Amino acid sequence: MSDLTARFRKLWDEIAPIGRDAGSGGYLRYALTEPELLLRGWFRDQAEQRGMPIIEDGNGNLFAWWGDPDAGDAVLTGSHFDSVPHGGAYDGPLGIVSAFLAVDELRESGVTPARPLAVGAFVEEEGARFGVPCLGSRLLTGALPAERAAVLRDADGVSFAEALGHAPAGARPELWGRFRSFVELHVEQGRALADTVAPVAVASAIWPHGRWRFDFRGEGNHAGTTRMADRRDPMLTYAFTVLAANKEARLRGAYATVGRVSVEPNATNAIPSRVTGWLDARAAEPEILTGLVEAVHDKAVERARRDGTAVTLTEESATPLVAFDGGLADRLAALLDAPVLPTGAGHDAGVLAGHLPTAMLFVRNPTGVSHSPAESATDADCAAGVAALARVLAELTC
Ligand code: HGY
Ligand code: MN
Ligand code: MN
Ligand code: MN
Repeated sequence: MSDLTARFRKLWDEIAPIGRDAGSGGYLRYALTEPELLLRGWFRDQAEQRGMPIIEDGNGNLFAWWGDPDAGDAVLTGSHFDSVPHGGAYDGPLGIVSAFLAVDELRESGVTPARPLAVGAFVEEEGARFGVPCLGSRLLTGALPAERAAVLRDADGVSFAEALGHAPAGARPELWGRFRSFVELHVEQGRALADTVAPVAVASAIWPHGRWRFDFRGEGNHAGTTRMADRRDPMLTYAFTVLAANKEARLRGAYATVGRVSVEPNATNAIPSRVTGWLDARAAEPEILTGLVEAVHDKAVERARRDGTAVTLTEESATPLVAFDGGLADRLAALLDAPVLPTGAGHDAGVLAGHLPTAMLFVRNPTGVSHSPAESATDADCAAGVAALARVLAELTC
């Protein structure tokens, strides 16, 4: 085992148990809940051990600095700690652990960056607790108003402001303006690298994607005494819409799933009065995505007429096509001799890319699976990711 692989494993073992669900083997690291707060404490310890002062942006994002935080012209790297329910170990934390190890690599090789280097931990990237993905980076850059974020509530009715302990600060242009570039290392969410000899790839783009909430309303009634002809069952319209999303996505070479549903009153012996389903849809081109969502909505409305139910559609978040800085991507791909890949997964890098030159590095995932306990990466490939990130940071901070 190489020295760097051993160092990766040592640091990884410090966080691996935090938030892991013994039953599923997946992670329950919702933003600002106990496991994620423990990881933020770990972040502070790592920064302190390296003499890196921390700046908090007032939105829940943390930035540890090597160099003068006020000097500007800094290179930012990092990712997020939070997970989807029963998510994988690597989605997010790999980018933060790799960032601290890359700082160590640079220091050990005697590199003294000509400009500051910051390690960032963004809050609520998955949107698994408060419903809006990349909440922290959207707040930092002003893509989401602080007053809208403050009142977002989790399943227990706790608001983001309450979880944060104060109202979010909102846009901090004087802070993100200190960054000249951002590089996020992330486990690959797919199998493009799995069958290649390359442990690391450079990202070219993030597909347009978004989340839409479908509310289906019908008439709650007794499951055993209501004649079938008299039923106005929203579960029927919901089920049909899920099938329509799958069909319309396949027709367009796009992606769509309804991964989250809530039912009222949610009783076996009661016809639902309301069913809510959240659609996640993604496509290579904005027009394809728009067409997909419109087609699914049209099918849902048509079916609702037949079922005597009502359907409303609400866009909860949308991310346009993110084309990463082409010059930077090509420069890093040449530096690392790495392939360049698009991705359908959203990232804080996708938000920052609208404000500063941004790049992503992907680390091979042999299963290609993500947002699941089956997400994987080998220690050797993670060490290769750290080495690649260190080379990139040396290149960008010189
Ligand atoms: O949902 C996504 O694409 C990202 O993993 N948060
Ligand atoms: Mn994710
Ligand atoms: Mn992620
Ligand atoms: Mn009864």
